[in-house]
Amino acid sequence: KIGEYLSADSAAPLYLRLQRAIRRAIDENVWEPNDALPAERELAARFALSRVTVRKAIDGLVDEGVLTRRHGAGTFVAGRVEKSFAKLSSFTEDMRARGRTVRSEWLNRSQGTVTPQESLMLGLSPGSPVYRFHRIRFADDTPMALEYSTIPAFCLRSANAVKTSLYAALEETGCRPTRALQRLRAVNFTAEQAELLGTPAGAAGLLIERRGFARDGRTVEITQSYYRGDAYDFVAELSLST
Ligand code: 16G
Repeated sequence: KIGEYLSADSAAPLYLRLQRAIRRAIDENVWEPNDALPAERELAARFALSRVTVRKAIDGLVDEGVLTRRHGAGTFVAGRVEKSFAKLSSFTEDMRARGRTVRSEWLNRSQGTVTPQESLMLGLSPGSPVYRFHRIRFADDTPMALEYSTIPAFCLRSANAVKTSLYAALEETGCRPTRALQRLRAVNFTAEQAELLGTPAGAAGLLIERRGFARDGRTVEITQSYYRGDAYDFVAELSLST
């Protein structure tokens, strides 16, 4: 099939043709979510392409989130992630439950003082110390979300206490949220956000603002999560209130 798609499209550079052929195979369900792709050398041999061309095509599709690489296992057709809108889980837990490897790239990890707006949201007096964590969150090699968290200083020993998981660090100090309020809004990524996420500028995203409360009622988290609109389905179970 891929061979057919490749030859149906002959004017563009080879790596673009291969990308289009792979996209078409996915759109037409020749390849389905979570299917493994043949190894790069096999694709190269089968379609008489160079390894460099195959790699360039696949790298591009991984950046776009169409394909995903899992360490030691190969390249797969990415499925959309179904995430509960009503569960108080962390990004790390969500991804690990799906067998994905979690990684973050830090944009900012620092200590500062609350802005007036944050002080209201966190219930802290003006000038209170907070930590700020700005990260790009990856599942395997695919950037999935941008997250901007503000955490009261009493919840962490230092900014470096947060390694991969913020919630794991908050767990240690009794600050892991046990209740949260969430607001969901549609956004178009700014050029800068799109670049960080490897999506086209203006691509659709989901902004989820979470305010988390610890068991004792204190506000312990404000996070703005920008999730990729092309990668997530949010689901919740509803029941008729009587
Ligand atoms: C999730 C939360 C975010 C939380 C983060 C902690 C949503 C919409 N947002 O992304 O509020 O800060 O998980 O993840 O679910 P971590 O423990 O992996 O750092």
